[in-house]
Amino acid sequence: MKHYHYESILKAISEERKSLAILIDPDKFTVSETASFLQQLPTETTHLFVGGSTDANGHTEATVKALKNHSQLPVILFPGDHTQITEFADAILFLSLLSGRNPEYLVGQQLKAVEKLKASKLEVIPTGYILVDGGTESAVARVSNTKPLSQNNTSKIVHTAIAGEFMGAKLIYLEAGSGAINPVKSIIISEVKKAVNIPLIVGGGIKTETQQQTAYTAGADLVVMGTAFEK
Ligand code: 1GP
Repeated sequence: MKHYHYESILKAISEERKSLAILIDPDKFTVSETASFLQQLPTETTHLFVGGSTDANGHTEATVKALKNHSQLPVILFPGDHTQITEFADAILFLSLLSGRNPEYLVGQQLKAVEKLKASKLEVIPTGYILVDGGTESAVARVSNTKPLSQNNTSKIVHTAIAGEFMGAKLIYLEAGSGAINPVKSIIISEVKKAVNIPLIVGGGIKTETQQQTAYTAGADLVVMGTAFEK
């Protein structure tokens, strides 16, 4: 399997370019408005992520197809579960929810995804997914029935990230949860960045350019913004 999209994240880091992913939740997206949606995105957008904790209406595939039709940006799946996999995307963040203790989200959903992934050309990117407390109950916590890590326990978050790297993750995703009141703190971003040798994604509750820059300055290689671009 080619690892083109992962390699391009590494390349951006080596060239000191920061990445910005806009997260599109298929449940809240109107396919007929794809073109105008894409027009309002920041010019520095590098990736389109597609996913949500749930996709009750099964809109993921239509959303991915519409984005691929209207944009050259890589479309990367950020699935809440195995039903959100579609071969029409470019890659998938193959998440393991390392902050939680629910086997279904550590390895169960991953097993259910295998058949579909084997039959597709999707680039699979192993991702250690770490949910931290964003100040309000997140959809991730609710759906996965797991607790976020406290943002006061930096060392536990750092150790979780290192364990993820030891287990083979190629990315660490520090998540405060969609719509978080408190995004991931700078001290946590910088300590995790220092501790691991793989790219660091940060998302959840980042709504302004200032917050985005703060995350970059602390050490995020890629920032994810979703809610800020929803209507
Ligand atoms: C959620 O990290 C993403 O999984 C983005 O969060 O919707 O708060 O930007 P927001």
